[in-house]
Amino acid sequence: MKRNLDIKSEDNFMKRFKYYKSNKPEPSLDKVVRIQYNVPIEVNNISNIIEDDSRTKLLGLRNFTDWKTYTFNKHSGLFLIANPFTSLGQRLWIRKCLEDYPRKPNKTNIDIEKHIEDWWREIHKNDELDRKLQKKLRWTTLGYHHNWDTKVYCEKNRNVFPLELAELCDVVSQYLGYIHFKAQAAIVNYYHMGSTLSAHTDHSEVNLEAPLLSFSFGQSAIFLIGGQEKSYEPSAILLNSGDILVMSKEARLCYHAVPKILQASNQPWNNYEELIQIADNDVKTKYINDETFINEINRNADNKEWSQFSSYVEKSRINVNVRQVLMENQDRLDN
Ligand SMILES: O=C(O)CCC(=O)C(=O)O
Repeated sequence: MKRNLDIKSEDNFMKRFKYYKSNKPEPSLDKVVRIQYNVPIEVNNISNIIEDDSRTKLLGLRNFTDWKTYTFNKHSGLFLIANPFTSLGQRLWIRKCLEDYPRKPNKTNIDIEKHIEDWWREIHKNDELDRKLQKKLRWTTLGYHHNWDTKVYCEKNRNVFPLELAELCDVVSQYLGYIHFKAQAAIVNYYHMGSTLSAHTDHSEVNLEAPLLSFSFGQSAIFLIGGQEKSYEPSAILLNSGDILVMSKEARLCYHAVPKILQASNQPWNNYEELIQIADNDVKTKYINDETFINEINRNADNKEWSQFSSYVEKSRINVNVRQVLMENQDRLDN
């Protein structure tokens, strides 16, 4: 049975959250903005032909001319770039989030319980996969580590931000015209089929003018975004693997949440025509060594090499949420 959506009250956000979170009955998706099916009236296609960035291929992205970018009538400053990644690109980033980013010195939610140097290696240490430990990973933080208690970043709680992720964010932010954006902190969220993320705003960064870039991989999600108060009626947007959501300007400080993970309708990381290895070319990158990186991306074309990552992502969603912390003229925090 589908539930009806006639909700009028102060805390519209919470009511909508509960509606979409429900399993019994399942919520109706009729009012969810789903860009892959058609271009709904709530959004505007703002894709324009701009000169490509020579780094796109190396980072697993299609040419800028193939990117489809949308803005939202109700949410000024919100952008959705509908999966600009190739299949090989999706595999690369999924693998990074599983194999590299949860490794020390990065922090994870498991740290309060026990020290694990390398989570991915640990869960595959024995012949049988450690499913319990696999499920335990809910987040890892990169660069300036988010402090979940104080919500204050500090210099002592900082590691080098992954260079390839900084390069990816640089390409995306240049594309949108945020030419000074610097990726300095990230939260990688790991969701299982029943996971949710409750309503919150992201306001810990000193620089709230810089956009927030959010990458989704694996299973799909209903993403809710409202206004700066919880009374504002939120919109529900379906996020699929490869989608990039950008919260800037007015949207940067708005309440948002993930009430539901949904089974993806396809697996864009397994599009076999798009698993073509990239050739050696001399790309001018800002942060990374392109030769090493070409090997890193190409090895994922091999299905055997990629199978363990595939099993994970068939039942999970990964979200990489990237922020600039400092003001443009700052290179460190005072604390
Ligand atoms: O998973 C998502 O799409 C959103 C994550 C998020 O809002 C956060 O990490 O602050």
